[in-house]
Amino acid sequence: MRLTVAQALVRFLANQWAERDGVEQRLIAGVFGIFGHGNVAGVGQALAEQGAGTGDALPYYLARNEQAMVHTAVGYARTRDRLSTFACTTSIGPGATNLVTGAALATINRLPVLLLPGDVFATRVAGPVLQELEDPGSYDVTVNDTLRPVSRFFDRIDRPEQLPSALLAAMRVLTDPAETGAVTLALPQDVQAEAYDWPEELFARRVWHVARPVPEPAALARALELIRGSHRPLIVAGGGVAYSRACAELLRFAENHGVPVAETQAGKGALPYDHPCAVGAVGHTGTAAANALAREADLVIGIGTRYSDFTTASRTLFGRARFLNVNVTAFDAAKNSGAMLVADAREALLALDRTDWRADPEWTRQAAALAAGWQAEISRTYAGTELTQPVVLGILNEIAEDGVVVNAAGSMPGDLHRLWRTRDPKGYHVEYGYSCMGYEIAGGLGVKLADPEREVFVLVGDGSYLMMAQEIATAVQEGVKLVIVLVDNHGFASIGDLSESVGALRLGTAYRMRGPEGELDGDRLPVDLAANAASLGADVLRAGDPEALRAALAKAVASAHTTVVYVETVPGGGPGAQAWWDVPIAEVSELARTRAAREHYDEAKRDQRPYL
Ligand SMILES: Cc1ncc(C[n+]2csc(CCOP(=O)(O)OP(=O)(O)O)c2C)c(N)n1
Ligand SMILES: [Mg+2]
Repeated sequence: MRLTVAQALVRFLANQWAERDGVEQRLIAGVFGIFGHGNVAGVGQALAEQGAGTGDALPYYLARNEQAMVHTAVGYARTRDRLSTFACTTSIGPGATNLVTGAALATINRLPVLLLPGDVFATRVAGPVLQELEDPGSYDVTVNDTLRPVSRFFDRIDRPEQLPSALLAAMRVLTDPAETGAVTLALPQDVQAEAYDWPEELFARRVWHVARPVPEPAALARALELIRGSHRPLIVAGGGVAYSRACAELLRFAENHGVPVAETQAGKGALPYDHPCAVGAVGHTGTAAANALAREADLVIGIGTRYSDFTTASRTLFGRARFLNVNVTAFDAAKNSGAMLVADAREALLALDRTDWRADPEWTRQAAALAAGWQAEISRTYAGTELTQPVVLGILNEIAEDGVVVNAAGSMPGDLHRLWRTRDPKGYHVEYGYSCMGYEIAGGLGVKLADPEREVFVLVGDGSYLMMAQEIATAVQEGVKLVIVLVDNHGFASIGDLSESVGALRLGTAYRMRGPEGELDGDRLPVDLAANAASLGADVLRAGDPEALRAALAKAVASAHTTVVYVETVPGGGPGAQAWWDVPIAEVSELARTRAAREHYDEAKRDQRPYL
């Protein structure tokens, strides 16, 4: 079949399917793209010729920023448990390098996305082309090489013959739960338009079976031995529980053996918040309940977690515990010198359940009492009467019952992790692997595309909003309804507080005019973010007190149109961090506050363990 490289690529992608547990779905749900000279005549022409948006063709979506396209693909893939994602096509140069942040986010969160950046001429006959880097030491280096370290698979298609094997490798990595992340196929602009005679089999319908690896018997025996020797076990549930759809199995295991379950950001909602075994968030942004148990536990059973510093409180949290790590990836299972159970979370939990061991009943009872205490703390916090951020979250938590909350950076992820009452893991979508400002609206769009029946509530701080609000226009274009709660505290509340605690004097963390002394301490900026949102095509409601916020949210839910609820918050209102986070402080300073902060730091450092 004689087609261009780009036409062959599009035809191939439209015929790829993912299957797990007998259910098939399209692996590549569609293509997001921004066209320039590096892809318009290649991938752009191919998408247009197949009639994107009609029949079996791959739907095409126009976004406003290439980084945002990747966020949307990530939001979609996470909601679909990694079984389906989008491809992202870009021009060469800046269009391609705009992908880098999104690619890093996808790979760190172990979420599949297919990136198709244009690249400079393979023949080099017209070079240097517009936007070409020109490395004097090597003509085969291009800006797309910045995507290599953030991609799980990277290939550059310099000749048509290379395409079939690259495509197969790309699909394998996207659908392998242990390897998945960003996959990049760089497409030189001349090669995209080049014709070739392809074998028909390349375009046959292909089903990629997503594996559920079972535990190796010897590793399972070692794991069971550890478990049977434990009196005070604690499960740390990560995103892997959700991706494996292992929540029911986790719940049964916890109940059968009396094991408390703590949650990372990606694992939040693994158990319903009010289940007697649920002790909530763990780590720096964790609950007092989960953290108290973490300090006393003799065995930590990590399931589908990568043990970020937020989870381990920078390796200070888990007192003397041993680790047993259930993970589909050996790389993660090996962390903290843990016993490794390399397997799918659901399969592992089913296998581990076959023992009549139970945790010390006093430990199970203590966990339930601590969790109840934290629920009372949440109720007290939510009952505040001023519009603090936690009160905003409390009101939203009530209204968003069956919806999804989306967030990524700033002070909200911590408050959400500690406070949000989550009923299922898909109801809580906080991107905290990369904690990327700007993920919120673009990612929320992906969540809604993946689950159109569910109300999607995007929480976005003013800092994040200013970095990347433009995908509101894309949501409006697609008729995809989002409820966006824009929380304005006039700057970086999170980094402001952090700055103060590390002796950096809040420099550069408030949005202020340059003042008479030359510092950024003048008046508040005359910037109207609500008006900005309206200009992008959203309906906008402003809420100045708790009652108005309730009413605005109810109106936004009832509306069929993307609505931004704008709310200015006052500082304070919630319980702070219940565990440490390692952010190094200046060892010498003329500032007394910095020196005092360093003293606390040195003290905290003493609890840090190598987990050997
Ligand atoms: C792209 C990016 N740049 C910088 C940071 C570091 N950072 C983390 S939170 C934050 C401030 C966020 O401000 P805002 O969205 O207003 O949230 P707030 O802290 O006020 O709650 C910054 C700069 C980041 N996470 N992502
Ligand atoms: Mg802010």
